[in-house]
Amino acid sequence: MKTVYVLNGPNLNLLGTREPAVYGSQTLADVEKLCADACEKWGLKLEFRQSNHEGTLIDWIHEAGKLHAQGELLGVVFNAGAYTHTSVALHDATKGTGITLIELHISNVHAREAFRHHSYLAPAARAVMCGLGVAGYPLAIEALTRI
Ligand code: CA2
Repeated sequence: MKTVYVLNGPNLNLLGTREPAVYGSQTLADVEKLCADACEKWGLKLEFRQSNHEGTLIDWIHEAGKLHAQGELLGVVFNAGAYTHTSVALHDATKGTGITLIELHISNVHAREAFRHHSYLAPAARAVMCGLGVAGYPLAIEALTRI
């Protein structure tokens, strides 16, 4: 059974508590349940995590890279939050690991402020998904099974 990492970056622990017009009203616990159901459906083991700290997210990408090297990782779904738009370090951590990583955003970042249009992560990602709400998470997991 292969593992899928679903990683969430800064402030995503606040999902469902503020800005429902942008991010919806479901909480991160609800998102975890969506991912757990998808992994059960596709016969996958789920590692679902959230951190507000860039270094912790980097450590988890390295961890996923080790699992990939052992042939035990299907891929990573990564909502890096605002670090998407700022972090060369997350780009560097991802690039060269060989992992299949899908960059995911709940909102359509391209329909929002200009500072959200650029992603440091995208060039290191296999695919980018955005604007599907939290429904994007199980869709991204399904996408990992198909690519
Ligand atoms: O649309 C997304 O998923 C984002 O990654 C969310 C980030 C934002 O910086 C990106 O540009 C797009 C922000 C996550 C903060 O989430 C909150 C949720 C509820 C209340 C406050 C923040």
